[in-house]
Amino acid sequence: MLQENDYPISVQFDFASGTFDPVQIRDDRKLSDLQMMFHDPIIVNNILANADPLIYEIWYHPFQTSRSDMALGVTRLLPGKIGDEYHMTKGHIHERDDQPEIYFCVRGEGYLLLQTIDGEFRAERWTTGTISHIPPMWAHRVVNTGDDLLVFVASYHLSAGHDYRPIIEKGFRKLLVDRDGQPTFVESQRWT
Ligand code: PAN
Ligand code: ZN
Repeated sequence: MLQENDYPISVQFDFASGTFDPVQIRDDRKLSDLQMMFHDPIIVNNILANADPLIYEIWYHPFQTSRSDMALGVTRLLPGKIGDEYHMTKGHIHERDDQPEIYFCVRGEGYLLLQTIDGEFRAERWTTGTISHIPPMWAHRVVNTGDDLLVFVASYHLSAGHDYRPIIEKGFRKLLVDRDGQPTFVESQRWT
C-alpha cells in the first residue's frame, strides 16, 4: 500500500542560474562558517573585521519515502579567493562508511579533492560536464579555480550523515592556491 510520500516528485533545474524549483531548504555558507578551513587565519580575520562574504549556497531537496531516503543537493560555489586560496566547500566525510555519492559539475571548473582517514589523496580535475563517483570512506571537497560560478549537483542518501570534524582538525593534505595566476597544489602545513 503506497503511503502519501511514496509518489514521484520532480523539480525543474535552470542551467543558467544553477538553481532548481521548488527548493525545500537553502543553506548559505559564509566565510565565518569556513574560518577553520582557509590556511591563513590573519587574512580571514582581516576580511571578517569588515564583512562576511558568501562563499557558497546549498539548495537541498530531500526525497523521503516510506522505504528510502535520497537527497538532491545543488551547490553554487562563487568564484574568488581568500588571500591566495581559492573558494572551496568545507568538505566532510560521510558518517556511514558504506555511503558513496555522485557529484555532477554542471557549470564552471575546478577540482574535487578526496582524501581517506589514512591520508590517501586524490584530486579530480573538473570542467563543465564532469561526473565523479565519490566512494565510501573518502572525504570530499570542491574548489572553484575559475572566474565563473561553479555549480554541481549531488545525490546521496540522507542517512549517510556528514562528519566535518576530521576536516576541521587537520584539513586536506593539499591546498589549491594562486601562484602567478595558475591554480597550484601546495602541501598543507596543518597536515601531519
Ligand atoms: C554535498 C555537500 C555540499 C556542501 O551536498 O554537503 O556540496 O559541502 P559541505 O557539506 O562540505 O559544506 C554533499 O557532499 N553531501 O553529502
Ligand atoms: Zn557528501
